[in-house]
Amino acid sequence: MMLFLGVACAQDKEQVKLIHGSHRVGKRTDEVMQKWRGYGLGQFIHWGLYAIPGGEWNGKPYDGAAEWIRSWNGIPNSTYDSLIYKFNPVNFNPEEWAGIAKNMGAKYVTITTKHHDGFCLWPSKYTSYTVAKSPWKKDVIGPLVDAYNKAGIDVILYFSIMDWNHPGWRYDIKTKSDSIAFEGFKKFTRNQLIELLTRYPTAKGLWFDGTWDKSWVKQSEFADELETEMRKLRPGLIIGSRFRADEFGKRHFDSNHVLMGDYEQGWERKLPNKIEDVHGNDWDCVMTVPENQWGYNKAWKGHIKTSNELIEMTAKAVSLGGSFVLNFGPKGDGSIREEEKKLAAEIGDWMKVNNEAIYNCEYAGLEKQDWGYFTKSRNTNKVYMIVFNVPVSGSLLVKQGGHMGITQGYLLEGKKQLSIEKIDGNTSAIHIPTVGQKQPFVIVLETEKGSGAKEDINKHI
Ligand code: 1KN
Repeated sequence: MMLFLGVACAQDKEQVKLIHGSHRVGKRTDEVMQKWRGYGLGQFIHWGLYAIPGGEWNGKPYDGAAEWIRSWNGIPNSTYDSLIYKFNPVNFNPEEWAGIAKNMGAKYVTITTKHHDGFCLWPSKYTSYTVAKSPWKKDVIGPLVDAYNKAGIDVILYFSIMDWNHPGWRYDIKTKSDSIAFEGFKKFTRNQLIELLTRYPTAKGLWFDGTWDKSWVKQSEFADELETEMRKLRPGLIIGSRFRADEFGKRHFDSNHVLMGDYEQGWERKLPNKIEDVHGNDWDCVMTVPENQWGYNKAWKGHIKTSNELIEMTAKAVSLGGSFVLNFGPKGDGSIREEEKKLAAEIGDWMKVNNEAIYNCEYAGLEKQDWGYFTKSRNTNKVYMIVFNVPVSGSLLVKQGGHMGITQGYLLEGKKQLSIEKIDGNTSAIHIPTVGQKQPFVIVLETEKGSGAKEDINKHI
């Protein structure tokens, strides 16, 4: 049926003939991807040499993102690169990091193996700019993968294509010599990626970044072949929409508006507002605690998100069929800052009580209400109401739920039954007894048929 619809739609529109466009219509249905879809909450780790200066150089704060400090005019590249001789994270404790993530309720983690500066957190054979040449000497990625896996957390490897340290990297290819240099860089990139997948076979996916420059956007054939090679090496590998462009240079969505890769990877520091915004695709959102700092910055400036805000973003992401990934920027010595530990603990306290409304849940197909967010179990007929704003009336409306047959409603914590008033065929009011909750809470609706999620989502494919 889906295939039939896809063909019917395709005939309606002018199609561009593509060799290096998307190779799939519709979502992946395999187990690895089903699991990814149900994660709900994840952690991002940005760690590298930039954690050592921590957003300031010679006492002067850098206005941009801490992990971009190498690009600051005030710092010669070679001076930044010699930070390698200061990389000695004596307080690095992978089990502690994994414990913090597990306690928060994270089901997956994305770790920077190499950011734009080119410094490799694994001892790559293909460059000397790695942990092996630092005073630390040892692999960082291996122990992290092991510790997280042991904690039951799946690992995704972040990899920046753009590499400021490699002599062959170019922003664009304009001359013969650029082209020769970039050919060398492409081989290097391919070797590093195969090396990572071979060294860390339990990694579930790759998270690409630094893929927007003209030089890379022109590599549709190379990138397509490399993606095929990686997928062959690791069947089930998850790659988002940021890796490769099609032969017309279109990124994320190909020239026929079809998603490239397994999920939409454009939700960085922003969330969709309505289900139409995600076009029926898989997606997740990566988010920083302060405004725009991924690597460690001593002086977090501007608004620092609270745990309730981050919980709300998690609920919102899941209510729109995605997952929420919160970034951590460990310090240069390997420790995690107190503010992040506190947030992780607070989110974790909430998740311990309420995770049923987050894990393996999806868009519920119900009209959004001002009190909060609906999610729906992917496996049962339970619908969840994650309540952030309690109206003074004490009654929470459920609309468009007439077809789902609510049989009972109760507070997830303590299972207290709530009175449900049927207002009309399409509207019910859930009356809640207590006000003054300090934390968002969850109401479970048991239903006969479940809500309309699957039906509705298919409308947007
Ligand atoms: C607006 O330009 C950029 C460029 C790079 C915004 C962000 C980024 C990188 N992606 C994030 C996931 C971080 O790694 C950040 O450095």
